[in-house]
Amino acid sequence: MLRKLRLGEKIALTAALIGIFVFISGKTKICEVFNMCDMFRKKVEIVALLPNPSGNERIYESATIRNNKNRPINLKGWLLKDNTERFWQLDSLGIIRPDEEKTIQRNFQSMGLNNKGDIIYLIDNNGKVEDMVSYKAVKQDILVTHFKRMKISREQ
Ligand SMILES: [Ca+2]
Repeated sequence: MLRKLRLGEKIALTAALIGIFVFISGKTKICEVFNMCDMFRKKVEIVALLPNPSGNERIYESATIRNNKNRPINLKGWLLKDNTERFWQLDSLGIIRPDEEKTIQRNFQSMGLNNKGDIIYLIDNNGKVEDMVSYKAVKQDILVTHFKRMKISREQ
């Protein structure tokens, strides 16, 4: 009765076992089983911030947004926000194509990028947190590109 399984049979058996596990554990995606969904999540991200520019910080602070989704996104109604009620509107960036990056300057919008460190949220046009990053104290004219990226809970 017992014989060695062929490669195709092994793959099918493994897939079936993962499928059963996904089903009984109540997970909806295989990446949840391995706790790796963040790695595969395609989103619009904050990829760079300039919190401490020389010159007038109310004008020259800037943020760069990247679209990792495979469809264009209209940034009308999107916001950058910190833990205060202040924000930047991203409307002026318009449509961002897949894999495109766009940079916005503060230009007197109300939120300041704190030079001593901050947490910045990217909020979509439905008020949902799309990305959340934090940085520590920043010297003048240093572009921050390596963030502590924070896990976004579903409740937000
Ligand atoms: Ca600043």
